Amino acid sequence: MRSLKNILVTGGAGFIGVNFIRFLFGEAEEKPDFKGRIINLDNLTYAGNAGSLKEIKEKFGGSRYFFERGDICDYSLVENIFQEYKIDTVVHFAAESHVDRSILYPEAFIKTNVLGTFTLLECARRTWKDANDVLFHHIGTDEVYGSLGEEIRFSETAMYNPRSPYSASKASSDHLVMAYYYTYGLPVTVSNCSNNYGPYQFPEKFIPLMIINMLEGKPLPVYGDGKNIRDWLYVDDHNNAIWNILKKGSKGEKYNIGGENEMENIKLLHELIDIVAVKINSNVEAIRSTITYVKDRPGHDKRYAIDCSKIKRELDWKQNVDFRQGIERTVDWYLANREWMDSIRNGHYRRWIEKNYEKR
Ligand code: NAD
Ligand code: TDX
Repeated sequence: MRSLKNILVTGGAGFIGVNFIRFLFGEAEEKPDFKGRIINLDNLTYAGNAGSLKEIKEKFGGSRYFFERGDICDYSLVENIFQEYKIDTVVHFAAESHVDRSILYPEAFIKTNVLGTFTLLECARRTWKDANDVLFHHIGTDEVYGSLGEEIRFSETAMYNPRSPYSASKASSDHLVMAYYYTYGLPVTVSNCSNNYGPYQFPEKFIPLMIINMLEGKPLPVYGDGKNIRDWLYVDDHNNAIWNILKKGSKGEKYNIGGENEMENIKLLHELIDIVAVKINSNVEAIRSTITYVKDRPGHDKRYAIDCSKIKRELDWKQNVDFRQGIERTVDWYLANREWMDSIRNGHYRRWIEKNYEKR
């Protein structure tokens, strides 16, 4: 079992990263036995929100939790962090993560997802040299495998067939990580997971966008015929899987992580409406009438489904949160945290979007 003393988490102010850091500090149901330090490197793009870790900072700031604002593409910054904090583990979440934005503005995806990953790998290789008890864990996505028909599910050996600038950039980063293992012997692991959901997810993604639009009485935009299928995974289950890989994963191995919970988008939306309507004491039919079918996403992948038998078998992992439980928790969180949503939409997010997108 690895010791994990000083973990560099990249993108720790984003959706999964925030939940991962909270998980490691014992704020989720599963309590990992983690006693080390976390260094969170995030340049706070529109998707990053350091405020999501306010309580962690208050409890552990300066002793076990450190926030460094900066870009993963900045080699000297990354090198300083490796040296100053004696990093022995990297958990690499930082990325541009939204498919629709990658269609409109692909450059940032290539820069952060490809060059950023390269910069981290290069720094790890040069700093760690032949060190043994170190690990670079890369967070990948099921989107690298492309679009599925009806039968099979993606296993770790499925062929890569990315179809959006986002998934192509993520595929490149997976390949770079594996190349550093084969070429330089860098100790790496890679996980490819399905669609995560849970608290702190940015409201451009399907589930939080639909919840917020319902609360605000806005239309619920469904792409195409609504029959595309995603495999939904509760974010704490994903983070628990990552924790298992960090402790027990074999170097040079890939692990697929899925929810085993495939659903058509439209079916998911109907379930979500049923839950929200009860919680806000509103009329189901009135909310349903706001469903609006809109133009399909270009290159919209039909179906994703993950075969996660390897991580279950080899690392003794399983999902603990079923979909009904997870989605109720998620809705409750958004209802109780309207100010989180308002603050990102009106403050930092708006300024970032104006500077980086709207004025181009
Ligand atoms: P997110 O967009 O919510 O967060 C990304 C974080 O990375 C933000 O805090 C952002 O500020 C930071 N970041 C972006 N560019 C950076 C840079 N150049 N330097 C430093 N920090 C930077 O993303 P997420 O949903 O939390 O996804 C995390 C990872 O998991 C990504 O690698 C994504 O590809 C992968 N993934 C996500 C899902 C999902 O359903 N959300 C599924 C599969 C894989
Ligand atoms: O408004 C919408 N209407 C709609 O029908 C949005 C935002 C999405 N959709 C559809 C597109 C997808 O079929 O819902 C599904 C889910 O969409 P997203 O939340 O954008 O997720 P997806 O494109 O599946 O990608 C997600 O999972 C894999 C994450 O954003 C990626 O970072 C991850 O790699």
